[in-house]
Amino acid sequence: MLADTAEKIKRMEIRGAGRIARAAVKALDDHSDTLLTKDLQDYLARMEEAADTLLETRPTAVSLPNAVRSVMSVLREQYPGVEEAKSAFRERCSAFITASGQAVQRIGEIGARHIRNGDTLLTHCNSEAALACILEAKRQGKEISVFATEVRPRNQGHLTIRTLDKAGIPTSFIVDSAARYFMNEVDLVVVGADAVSVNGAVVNKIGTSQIALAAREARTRVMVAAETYKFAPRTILGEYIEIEERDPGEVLSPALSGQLPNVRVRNPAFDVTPADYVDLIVTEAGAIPPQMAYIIIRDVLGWDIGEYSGGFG
Ligand code: RI2
Repeated sequence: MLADTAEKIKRMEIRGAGRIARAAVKALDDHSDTLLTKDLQDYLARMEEAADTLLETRPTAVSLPNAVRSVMSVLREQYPGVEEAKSAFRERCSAFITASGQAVQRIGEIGARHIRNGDTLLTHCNSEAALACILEAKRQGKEISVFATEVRPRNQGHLTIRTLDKAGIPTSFIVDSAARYFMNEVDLVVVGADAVSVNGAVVNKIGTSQIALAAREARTRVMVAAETYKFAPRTILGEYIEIEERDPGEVLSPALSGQLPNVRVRNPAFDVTPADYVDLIVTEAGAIPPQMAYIIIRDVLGWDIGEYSGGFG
């Protein structure tokens, strides 16, 4: 069951940073229920093992370790027995899943305020949080239209255009490389994030940084929609966010690759957009300029640089 969810996350049958986090928490919750041991230490060890299996699935989306660590932290408290630990864990998991859903809704409400009547938007990949802003603006009666990219190699743009179409939003579907061509017609770029670092750099689907670069040149604003649990606390320690490089077969068929011995396919799934190319990050705690990312890490996620750096007395 847990192995099944881990496999689905790896294969991207379950994808999207928020969905991955919720699926991992749900899998841990179910796993806890299936453990029959009456020995508390044994239960805790098996839960740690399960958490590790999930953490190894995809390296970039910080929502995954943040979610797993947040629910696992409840197991560090003292319990008289397995049943009490299980019940506290169940409660924590359900609270996380509810809060995660509410965060997307709140981001939609806040993000929609930054979308004006008549705006043309551009979105890249398939982000629940970014779409929440767009759908809420539409629900409020704003007349908007959207450019949606294809998103090679996994074509997540197909999911996005289905959602936009269903909402009755006029949408132009474009190949990824057409983003700059259309950028002068765009008022606002709206994308999600897999991770946000302490310096406000945004890690998102490969191609996002090229789009942000084109947007900057065209003086088009860039808004990122990201739940606070996508902010990466360990970046305050100077840690880099690992960029996942996926199977070359997603880009070129193994048959064709086999005929081209001098060609090596590179397939990074994400890239990094520097804070300077982002105007606003919309979180459920409010909209911030990217340079204020540390405040989210400190005040919402509870990581204080003083505590971890050992510096400044
Ligand atoms: P939400 C996705 O990654 C995309 O990069 C998307 O922008 C981001 O997660 C955030 O998505 P992938 O799983 O959490 O498609 O906003 O590689 O849905």
